[in-house]
Amino acid sequence: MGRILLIGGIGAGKTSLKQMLLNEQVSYHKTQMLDFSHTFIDCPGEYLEIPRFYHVLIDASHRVSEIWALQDATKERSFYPPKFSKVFRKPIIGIITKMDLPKANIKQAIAFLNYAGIEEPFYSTSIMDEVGVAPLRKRLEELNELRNH
Ligand SMILES: Nc1nc2c(ncn2[C@@H]2O[C@H](COP(=O)(O)OP(=O)(O)O)[C@@H](O)[C@H]2O)c(=O)[nH]1
Ligand SMILES: [Mg+2]
Repeated sequence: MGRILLIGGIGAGKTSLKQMLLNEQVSYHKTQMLDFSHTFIDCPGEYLEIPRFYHVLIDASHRVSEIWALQDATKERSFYPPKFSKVFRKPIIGIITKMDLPKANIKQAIAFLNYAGIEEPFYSTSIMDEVGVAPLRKRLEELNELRNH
């Protein structure tokens, strides 16, 4: 299947991260543009922030091979309920976003992801910085290879 579900609060950076990853891929593999547009399921942040929408995330998770859970490093609160990761039957990767901002608090973000039951290692990213995004780009390539076989 090789698809990824992006979850995270409103403004966590889901769409930005997706666009960054897709644009880069588009420039290297133009013919796969359509495939890549099917690489992610990107959800509105409300689906995480409002518990009555949790079922939408759970349904969407059945269509992917893994979930990327984003935590904004500049946020002083988290929308993940305790052990939220346990409601999914798919691997969950924790991603900390906005590391470039002075307000970023990585310890706090790690604590929020731990609280959500997501296992380390976590990926610290910034759309301003290609370095942090490189491991995710690699992960994406691996998933695409799996899908093409
Ligand atoms: N400085 C900084 N801003 C970011 C980063 N990622 C996202 N943003 C900004 O955060 C805002 C919300 O991002 P968006 O991707 O729309 O969040 P979404 O609601 O999770 O899809 C936008 O203004 C982005 O430009 C980042 O790594 N660093
Ligand atoms: Mg978005």
